[in-house]
Amino acid sequence: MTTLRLVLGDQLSADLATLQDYHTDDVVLMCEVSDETTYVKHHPKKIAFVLAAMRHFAAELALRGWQLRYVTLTDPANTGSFTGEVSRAVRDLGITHLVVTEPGEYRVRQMIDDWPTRLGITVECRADDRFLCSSDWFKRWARGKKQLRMEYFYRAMRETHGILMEGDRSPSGGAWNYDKENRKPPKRGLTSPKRLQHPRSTILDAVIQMVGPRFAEHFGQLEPFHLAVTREQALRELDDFVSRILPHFGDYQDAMVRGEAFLNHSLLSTYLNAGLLLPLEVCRRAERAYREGQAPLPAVEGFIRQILGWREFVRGIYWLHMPTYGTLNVLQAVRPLPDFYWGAPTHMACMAEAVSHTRMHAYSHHIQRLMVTGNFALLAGLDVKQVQAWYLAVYSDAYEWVEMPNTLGMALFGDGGIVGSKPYAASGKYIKKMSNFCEQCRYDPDETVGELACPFNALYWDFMARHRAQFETNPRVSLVFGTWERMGETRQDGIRQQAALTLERMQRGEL
Ligand code: FAD
Ligand code: DLZ
Ligand code: SF4
Repeated sequence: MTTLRLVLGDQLSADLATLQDYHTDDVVLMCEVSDETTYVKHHPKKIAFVLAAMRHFAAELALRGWQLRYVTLTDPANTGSFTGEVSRAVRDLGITHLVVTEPGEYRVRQMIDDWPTRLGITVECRADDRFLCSSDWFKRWARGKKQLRMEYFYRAMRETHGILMEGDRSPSGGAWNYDKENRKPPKRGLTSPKRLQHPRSTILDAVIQMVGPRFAEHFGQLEPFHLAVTREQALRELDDFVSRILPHFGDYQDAMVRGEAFLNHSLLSTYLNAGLLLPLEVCRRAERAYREGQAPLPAVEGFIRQILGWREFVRGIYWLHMPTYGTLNVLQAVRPLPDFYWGAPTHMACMAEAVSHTRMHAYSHHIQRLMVTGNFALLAGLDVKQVQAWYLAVYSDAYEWVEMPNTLGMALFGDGGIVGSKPYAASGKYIKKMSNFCEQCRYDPDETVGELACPFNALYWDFMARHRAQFETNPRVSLVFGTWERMGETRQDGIRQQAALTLERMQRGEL
């Protein structure tokens, strides 16, 4: 009996559960489908990355002599959807049984769950063991807890996997978390280290030639294209990051610098999320650098926390709370996304900078996502669905399991505090401290009211005042309301008017 083994575009790992018991009678199905390239209008770089990485992965399976059914986007028989392509393969090959690994998005899980009835086949949907925490483990860990906090989850993961541990219970260096030693404001002259460039394969060339004209109206620049598209190249990225850049990772993790998209970040999320790198190997590689004296503990711990902690935590949250999670909007944010998210001109230097990195690289680093584009969306009350669709479309590492909790939860507080214990709301003061953007901005980060006042300032106070009932009892936020009270009514009114004016100007495209 032939088993059909479906591999999705973010499952490009040789040891994927789907492939572990491949038999010579079986067929591996991979399909490029228009539904996946357009369910949001993905950045052309992301589309080219996924398709080129899929084709390279398929070529590696073919080299092993495996039977493969690979459907290209331009194949005239292509139906344009996973369901259509599985259905066609079932019919053409006389398939009765399909194996797949659980997908990264709830909407795809729904499709898969529908196949037994719709297509008359049996479907075995296997757990994705590339993650360090299974959905079941997370559910058990979460059971009975009033609040789920990443820090405790992370400690449990360190113990379970013996990462940065001395013996069973002691964290390396004596502390679990070295955050206080990280996150300095940028020093003058801080730049990004030069990054690797990979030789272009004929596969990548062909994909780029196809993607360019076909997705020309999607936001984002396809060229220059420097992403790794094979496991070998991704491993080179990992090595290069660990040996040259990791030692400096923590220091300026939150810094933002004009013209410098990458600074000391790893740029590994795109490869991790597509399966070209595995989280455990990345954590172990970083740990080895610490143990061999090549990188300091605060940098290594900070880096590992992002992967072993945050990455696994948000995935756990997503599967624990879907599908309800996707419907949440506790702050009732419904204002339309302004055009400057899609590259229309804005006088806000920080926003223009973050969007230009995004347009050019399908990347901006965490603090730009959180404290510039995310913070603005939070303060201005932008529609949570539109904001999520934007994040899902524009970043090459974006899949819903990781994008949604970060956007709806961490950035927009739309989940009411499931991901984070407080909103990441900040005025222009934070951006001024952590970047050099304000130096060349039309607006003044030290002014809250007036023609040239930084828009973040009035919006920040207006946001806090608007949601006072929600946040007043939160010990991590409540002090803010003392300051608000001390301003007095006249100042408060002035700030409210300034915020209203700012939102009007935003809607007119004049901000
Ligand atoms: P580094 O700073 O080098 O961090 C190392 C690794 O840690 C990353 O590669 C990533 O795998 C992991 N990581 C770090 N922070 C997080 C986090 N908060 N959640 C999950 N993993 C994390 N990350 C995505 O992978 N996909 C997304 O779609 C995504 N959307 C986001 C949306 C918003 C609003 C915010 C605030 C964050 C989002 N993140 C997302 C998290 C984070 O910004 C990116 O993982 C990071 O910027 C990727 O760049 P890097 O590889 O250089 O990361
Ligand atoms: C993101 C993406 C894109 C752009 N195209 C494809 C595709 O053509 N075929 C495919 O198998 N996967 C693609 N993907 C990744 C899927 O959207 C991803 O596998 C699902 O969202 C499940 O996480
Ligand atoms: Fe951004 Fe305000 Fe600074 Fe301008 S002044 S860069 S808008 S924070």
